[in-house]
Amino acid sequence: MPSPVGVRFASLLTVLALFPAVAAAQNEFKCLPRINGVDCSAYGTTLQVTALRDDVIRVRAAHQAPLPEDASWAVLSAARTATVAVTPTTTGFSTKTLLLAITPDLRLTISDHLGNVLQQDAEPINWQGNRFRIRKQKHSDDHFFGLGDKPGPLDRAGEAFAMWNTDNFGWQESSDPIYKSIPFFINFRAGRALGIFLDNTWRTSFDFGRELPDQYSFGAPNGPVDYYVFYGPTPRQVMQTYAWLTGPTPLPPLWTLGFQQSRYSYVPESRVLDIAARLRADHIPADAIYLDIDYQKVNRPFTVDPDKFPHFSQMIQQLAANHFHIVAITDLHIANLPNAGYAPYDTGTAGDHFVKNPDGTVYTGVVWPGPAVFPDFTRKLTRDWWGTLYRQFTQEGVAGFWNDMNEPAVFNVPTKTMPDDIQHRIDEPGFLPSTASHLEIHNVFGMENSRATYDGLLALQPNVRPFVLTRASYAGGQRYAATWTGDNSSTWNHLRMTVPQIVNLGLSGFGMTGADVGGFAGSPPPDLLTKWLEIAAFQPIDRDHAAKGTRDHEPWVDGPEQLTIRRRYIEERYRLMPYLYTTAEEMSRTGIPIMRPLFLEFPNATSDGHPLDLDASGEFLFGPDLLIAASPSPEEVAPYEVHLPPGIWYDYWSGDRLDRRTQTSARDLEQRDAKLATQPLLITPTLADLPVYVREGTILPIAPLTQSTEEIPNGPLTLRIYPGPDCHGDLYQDDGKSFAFRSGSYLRIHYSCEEKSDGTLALHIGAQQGTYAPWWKQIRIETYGWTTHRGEATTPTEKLKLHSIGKASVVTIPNDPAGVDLTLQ
Ligand code: NBV
Repeated sequence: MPSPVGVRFASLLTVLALFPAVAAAQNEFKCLPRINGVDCSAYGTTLQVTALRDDVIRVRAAHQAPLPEDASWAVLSAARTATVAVTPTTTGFSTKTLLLAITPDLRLTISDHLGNVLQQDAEPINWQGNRFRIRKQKHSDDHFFGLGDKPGPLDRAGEAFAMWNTDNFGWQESSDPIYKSIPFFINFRAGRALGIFLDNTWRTSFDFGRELPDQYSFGAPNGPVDYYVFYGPTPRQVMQTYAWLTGPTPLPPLWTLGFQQSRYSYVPESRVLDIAARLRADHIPADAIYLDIDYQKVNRPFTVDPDKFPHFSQMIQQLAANHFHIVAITDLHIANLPNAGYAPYDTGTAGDHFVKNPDGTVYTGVVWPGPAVFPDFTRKLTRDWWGTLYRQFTQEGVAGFWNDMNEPAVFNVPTKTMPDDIQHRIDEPGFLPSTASHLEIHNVFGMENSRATYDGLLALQPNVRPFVLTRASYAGGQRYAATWTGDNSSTWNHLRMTVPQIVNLGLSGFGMTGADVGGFAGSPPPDLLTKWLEIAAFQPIDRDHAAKGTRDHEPWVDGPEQLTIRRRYIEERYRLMPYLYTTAEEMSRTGIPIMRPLFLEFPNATSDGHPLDLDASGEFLFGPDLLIAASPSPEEVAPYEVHLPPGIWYDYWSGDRLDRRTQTSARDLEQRDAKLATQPLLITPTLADLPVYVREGTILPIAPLTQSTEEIPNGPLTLRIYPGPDCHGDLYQDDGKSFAFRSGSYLRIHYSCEEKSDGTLALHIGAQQGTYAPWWKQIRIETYGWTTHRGEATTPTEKLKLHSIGKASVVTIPNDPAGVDLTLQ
């Protein structure tokens, strides 16, 4: 029997034998098998295709040169160095999941073992000097998602984009590029999902059939051809693999999931305290207040203006006592202030921490403080130094930090960023020391800024989960910071765009994302602000923020009637906190974002395999079980259609099990029953209502209302049961602040339910896992859409009465850490 190596060489010979003419030609096609893939060359191109896992292929290529350094800002080294043995074939290799074929002109085809072609090069790599373009075949039913914060439709098909982090104040639907560069997308076709991540930090570009309808392509003016292709087939699996490659969003501090109030800028100190007091007086639950640039002295990062904030640390303590967290902005531009006693400048200069001009002098650009210098964040030493700048603020109790302007924005340059030839030093574990031009580093600069902040906070407070909010980032930046969609506007269209934009950011790894509630630029009319506060209550970060000179945005500003509606939604977010936090914890393990498109949970919802979201714009999932059906055009008063994924859904607000027949139009009623299952609901929009639905088979944990996440809920944990197939729910809790969960101080409970053929409902409350003690002593069980016959709930030791309250059958039982099985009948 030939050895495995022998087999590989035999198959190589077969490859060569298949293409004798090419092999003989000057541009000879050569392949050498490797244990985990293949190295090929032809026409001056060197190509390396390897399998990191059975479902993850990495493609690297170079022209007239060896492959460049194998280093990455995005991909974790454990993933990058992962390897799996492949089986050589006559045209390439196979893994347990995929088949990879290479033509003599180095075109790749990736298929599954059922023969489905998942990706096929339309042409060989096109090289023009250092510039390259990779073209793949595109079908009319290909859909594309991801690519970070790019505005525009959820599906990127037919569009083209550039990656160049840009301070784009007042960006609009057609604006590109804006703040972030996440060169990762999901290709979804016929119910199957494929992830493609081009790990190139230069100004990459993506075309999804805009140039040529039958091709999608990506390329860059320079830098490596280094991309990863990973197969689902489910979109969930693709997201999990992307998190495996680039890391998941860490478990956020609980308070960051509360309502956050911001403005450019709350000054002076008394105004900050007034805002806090008003939130409490009006019973608007809230957890955070932001300090924008005007708290600083002359806009100098890491200073506090003593005239405006004479008692800064007392103010923070006072707010903390009232359960408010302060998030302070700390922009990265350090005022160029030699001999002025400005420590960030002095220590940064002493440590040689600022980026340089080609002639070796320190680069200065004008930003908020006037002339400023910029930390060289691609040096570990510089990041470590940057982290130390947070010492005083953390000691004073500032809870979170906001890294703005880190594209970086520079005012006195026509390009509004650093000149292309600025020199960045790469001095970094995992990289060979070198100097790189701004063209190469630009897109990772903001991410490395937020990394320096995150790591610095960890070094200062090793047992506190940092909260960093960044505006610019690159793939993998979710490891360090949450993000927001920058300077949006106070228009209905911007409210509508929050859905595709936050969903696509989630699909790009950024699960902790929000859009400025009410819009940043401009002044929202009362009804717009109200609707925005409703929808944002179901988005991962719920932060009300406003630009200078705009009218006030706080929930109370339009009088009691509007406030009542707004408060109701913020309150609902707080009641849902156990569910939201459980969802956040799932994200931190799996990379599945908090806010999800429908196709992520229901990839096979349509008969032709197109993503259901295309019929249902405005809709999104908040966690696994809640569907928010915002209007696709929220300013319209006309009725709109809601398309629910297959299965039975419940109205979240009323608890009604939806009989779609009663809710569909007369035209729908004439259709056959089978079709009714997918018929849309018709919703007449009103200002006070936002339709929210619960998927059948959900067990939803709900807490008594609190005014902040710091407050311990008073009363039982409620489990809302919505019977249906695969009925289950989960609950995760911990102290919400520290890393104690890593050593077992958490609480995890699994719930399940089953409707029996005799009409009884079996509810299983699992045993508590972990050592963290719950706040509840009792569990209130509310069952919807199920009819009790005997009005009884029995546990192994007790028989209890089931009460009918509204639409629900309700029973309250004592909490038992060992879990309990109940029968409701
Ligand atoms: O720091 C001021 C603002 C901030 O409020 C906003 O959220 C950022 O996106 N910042 C931009 C700088 C200037 C905005 C005109």
